[in-house]
Amino acid sequence: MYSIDVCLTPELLHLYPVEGKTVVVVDILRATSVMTTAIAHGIKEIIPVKTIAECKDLKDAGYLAAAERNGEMQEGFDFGNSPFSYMVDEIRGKSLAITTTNGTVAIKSSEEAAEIIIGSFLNISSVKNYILDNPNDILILCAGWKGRVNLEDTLFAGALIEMLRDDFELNHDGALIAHSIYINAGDDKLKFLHGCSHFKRLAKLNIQKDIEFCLEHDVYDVVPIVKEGKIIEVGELVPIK
Ligand code: 3SL
Repeated sequence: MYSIDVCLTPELLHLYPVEGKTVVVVDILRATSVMTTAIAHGIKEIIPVKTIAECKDLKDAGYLAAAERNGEMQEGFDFGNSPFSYMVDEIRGKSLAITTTNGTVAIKSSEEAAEIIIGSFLNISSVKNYILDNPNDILILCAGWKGRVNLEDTLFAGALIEMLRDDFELNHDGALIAHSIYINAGDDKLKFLHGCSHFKRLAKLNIQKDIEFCLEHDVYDVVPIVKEGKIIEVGELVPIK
């Protein structure tokens, strides 16, 4: 039986060998929710980079470019980190470079994995189906916040484990912790996450609607996967309006 485990923050990734595994990277608020949304709305490819300087270089080379630090869009870029910015037909077929505080760091840290897929509540059932169709040992990597654990990514990990636990072995404590959190959270994710650190950070930026959207389930039927450093789409796009 294949196994499923959870790395609660990229700071712990050195303890989890990723070679040969499928890594599901998750940054619910908001990087992987944004990537899922952009891919579903027809962006051709997303190039995640760690630094603002790398992102700027790609912008200068003609890419659309998104840069976020501490929740805020950085000056001189086309996008920040709101999923709503990507619900436009103008992005179809374009290439996007992106750097975010934690999400892109988590993706870049997983590069030794056999496969990297982008998870969010927005595409959780598609991720589950993809994993069942392409079985492998799974590591869910929570992006966290600047090396610390966060509740929203751990909650997602628990929700995905709940969907997969009949088919995978989950005998490591990271997976058990995430699953317990999910089971204890109840149905109202917004209420459960209300006191968490990133809620408070984002609330100061007045982006409640981003938070609510990122907690919706199965809005999109896409599975963004990383191929040769680029995130591309597997699945169905939102039709052109
Ligand atoms: O840390 C990240 O990668 C971002 O998703 C953080 S924020 O939601 O844009 O604040």
